[in-house]
Amino acid sequence: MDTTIKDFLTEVNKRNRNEPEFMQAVTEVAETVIPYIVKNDVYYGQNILLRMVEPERVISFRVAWIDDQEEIQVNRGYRIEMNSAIGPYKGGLRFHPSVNLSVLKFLAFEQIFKNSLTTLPMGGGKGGSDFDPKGKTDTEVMRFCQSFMTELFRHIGPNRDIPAGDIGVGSREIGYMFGQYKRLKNEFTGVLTGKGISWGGSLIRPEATGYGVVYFVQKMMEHKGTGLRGKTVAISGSGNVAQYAAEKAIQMGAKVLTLSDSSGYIFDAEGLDEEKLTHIMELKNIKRARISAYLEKYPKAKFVSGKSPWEVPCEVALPCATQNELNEKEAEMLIKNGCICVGEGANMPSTPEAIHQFTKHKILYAPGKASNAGGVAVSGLEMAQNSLRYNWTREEVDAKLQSIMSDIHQSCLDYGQESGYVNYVKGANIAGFVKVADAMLAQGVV
Ligand code: NDP
Ligand code: 2IT
Repeated sequence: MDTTIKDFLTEVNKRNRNEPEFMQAVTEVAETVIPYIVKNDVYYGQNILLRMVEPERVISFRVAWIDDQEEIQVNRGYRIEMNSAIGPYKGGLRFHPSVNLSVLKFLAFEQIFKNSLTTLPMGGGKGGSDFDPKGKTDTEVMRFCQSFMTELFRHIGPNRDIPAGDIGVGSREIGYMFGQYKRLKNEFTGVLTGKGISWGGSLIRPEATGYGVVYFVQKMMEHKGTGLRGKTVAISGSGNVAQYAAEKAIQMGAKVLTLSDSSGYIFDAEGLDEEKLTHIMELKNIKRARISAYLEKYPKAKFVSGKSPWEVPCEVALPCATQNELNEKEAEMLIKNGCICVGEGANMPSTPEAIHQFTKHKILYAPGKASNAGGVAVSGLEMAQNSLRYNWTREEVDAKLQSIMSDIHQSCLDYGQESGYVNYVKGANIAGFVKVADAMLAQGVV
């Protein structure tokens, strides 16, 4: 088996040199899915995984725009249309200086499996730019978004490819891009998700990823005969996913101790409450301040510069910032300090060595493609509402989100059982794979 996996990865690596993040994501899937393919005749000999790692289409384009000093700036825009076997391409747009082909291909690849797990008909895609929204004025962000969409619009559509937000792309950026798309096409359609409520958005979409992570973690813990109530929680990040993971964890009676950004983390030993979190949301979403500004109002808290929160003793860890933000040493520290559950809000936040520690010690560990699927799931519900020209209530959308997270948990149990232990990585990868592979086989050599 090891040689089959190694040969496969050598072949994929030949075509994708200098793409470490993409190879990392492919390796994790190959290690769990290839043994399943070998045991199942319908998939064996069809080169099905080799087809899945090859994007159906990669689009790269120039984004020229003028900053407030009237200097011409140039960025690179991308859209990776990875797999459309079970539905139109669907996935977020990331604006961050670290964006490159490898990062977006890893995200698009993960998205195939994640979207399949949601039970909704969505293929996998991802896009973005190396544009850094940090420190830019609103008008600069608007000009960038308009220029970005002036090229992207010809590649997307409500039945073709439906982008949404990710790091650096929130409701402000979705608004500017939607406005430009509508001008260019003269059509009001659900071409983007994460839209504002008054112009086609869905209730609960802003909350969905963070809430979904916590619903999933609660399911894992219930399966082990415990729950979140009274547990201490460390969260990284302080953006969209982190904020709403914190909100739901607090609502469910957990004690949230930390949040972070790329400059360091805050530690509030008393735990965050609704009022403190509202203040953080205002700091981050309206003032666009750094997380350290929290101490100006709550001086009893600590700010630890340049570090991740994983050194803080906690029972539950929710990495909600970015890829590879939790390494082997940090995983060991979490386990030593009594952590019993890790639920990934971010995409691929744990390094392979960190994951190895979690599985070796048999703690509950949910990979992002399962635990953060609530965001894209409610995006799928936003698409459904746009097609119906109708809006569901907050309660209706939340109930559907909870039921989807519960179904994903069940799929992980169905495919991830190992003697006395649930391997959620294996469960998520195989369950996600089966639906897409069956569709691809039915559609011929595609
Ligand atoms: P936001 O832009 O709202 O927030 C990102 C947060 O992560 C910020 O606090 C940011 O800090 C921090 N961060 C980003 N890059 C780094 C880095 N290189 N090192 C340290 N901290 C970093 O993004 P989201 O909350 O939307 O996304 C967070 C994660 O969740 C990403 O991995 C994303 O792919 C994933 N995700 C998002 C979904 C969504 O619906 N939005 C759905 C599923 C997954 P700073 O401000 O200092 O950069
Ligand atoms: O990583 C993700 O799942 C997202 N950024 C959300 C994608 C979406 O289409 O809502």
